[in-house]
Amino acid sequence: MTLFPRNFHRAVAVLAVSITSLMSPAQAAEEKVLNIYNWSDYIGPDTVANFEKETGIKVRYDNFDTNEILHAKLVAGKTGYDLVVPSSNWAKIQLEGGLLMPLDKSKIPNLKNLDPNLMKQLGSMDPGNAYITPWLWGITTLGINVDKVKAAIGGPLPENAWDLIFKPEYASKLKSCGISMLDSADEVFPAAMRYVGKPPYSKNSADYQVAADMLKTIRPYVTLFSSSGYINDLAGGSLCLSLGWNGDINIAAARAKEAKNGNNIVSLVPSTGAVLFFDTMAIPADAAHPENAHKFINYILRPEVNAELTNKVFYANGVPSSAKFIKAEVAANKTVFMTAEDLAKMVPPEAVNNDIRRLRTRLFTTFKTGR
Ligand code: N2P
Repeated sequence: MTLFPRNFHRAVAVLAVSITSLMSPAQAAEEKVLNIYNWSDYIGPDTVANFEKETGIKVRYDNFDTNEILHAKLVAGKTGYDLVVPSSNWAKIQLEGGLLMPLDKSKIPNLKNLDPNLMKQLGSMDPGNAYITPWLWGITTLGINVDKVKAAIGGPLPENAWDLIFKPEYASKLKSCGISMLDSADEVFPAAMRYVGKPPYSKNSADYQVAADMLKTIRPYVTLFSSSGYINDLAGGSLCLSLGWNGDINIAAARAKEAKNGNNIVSLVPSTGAVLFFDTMAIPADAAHPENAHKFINYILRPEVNAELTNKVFYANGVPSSAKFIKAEVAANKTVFMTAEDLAKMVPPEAVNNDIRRLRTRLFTTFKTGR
């Protein structure tokens, strides 16, 4: 008679394997590294350094400047990143495609700091707020060098600010002082679609052709496609009109002021409205350091840390209690913190399916190449 059943050793082995597979990443000690992929010009000067100091986690920080670039990486997989910052409408496609990891909310106690209205908006892309939490938000709008634009058009600004870029009569006059556009179909098309009276994220392919036809008429006057470098060009005076993001344009205004170069840069809040974006923190499904990513998310959601972002890059955030740490001149800036009346004119983003995305990209490439 043997003391152990015949298959005892196998049973032990199976048990050991199943215990290992039950272990959460929290139990397995995680290497003290965090790989972040965020938009350029989108963080405070000490945000990363303070996190590293506090946690001993070494952060590797890379930048992108369009949702298309981030999305392509996530779709290809094995990005090596632990934390990424997609806009909410892109995160929807990503989480539905299994590219993101659900959050362990027990590890993010600072979720309590988030604005319930913003979370409701994000919930339209991420039911139950399971995958994404806010980074910052704003609008895709126009930035101008006030004096150069007024001089070039020889009169007052048009009633509809979008005429400056989408109406040949204005754009042709502004070419000489430099016009830039974001290098992204997902930013230019919604604005162009609204201008031609179509839904910004229409599901009807014919609508996109109408916007493309309009864009063709102003193509000769666009001197640069840029989603990050335009900040310094606006600040330095080599551009007088940019289709860009409100915070970036405010960064340009601040840099011009600091340089005392006389360029008066203003982010417009068009009376005819603009499209909103909500950028969010998310963890790729195959992230190697999800534990550290959760720690970083929780850190960012502290009011004083969140305020440091807004103070530096001039975008609104999702943590109302950060208000007391926001600098007075930023808090007073109505192009960052829009009035309720202005905000009501702004249009929330929507996700578009693969077919429409492909069509938009094709039309955008045609537009850029000027064919
Ligand atoms: C950062 C711009 C990010 C805003 N430079 C667009 N989602």
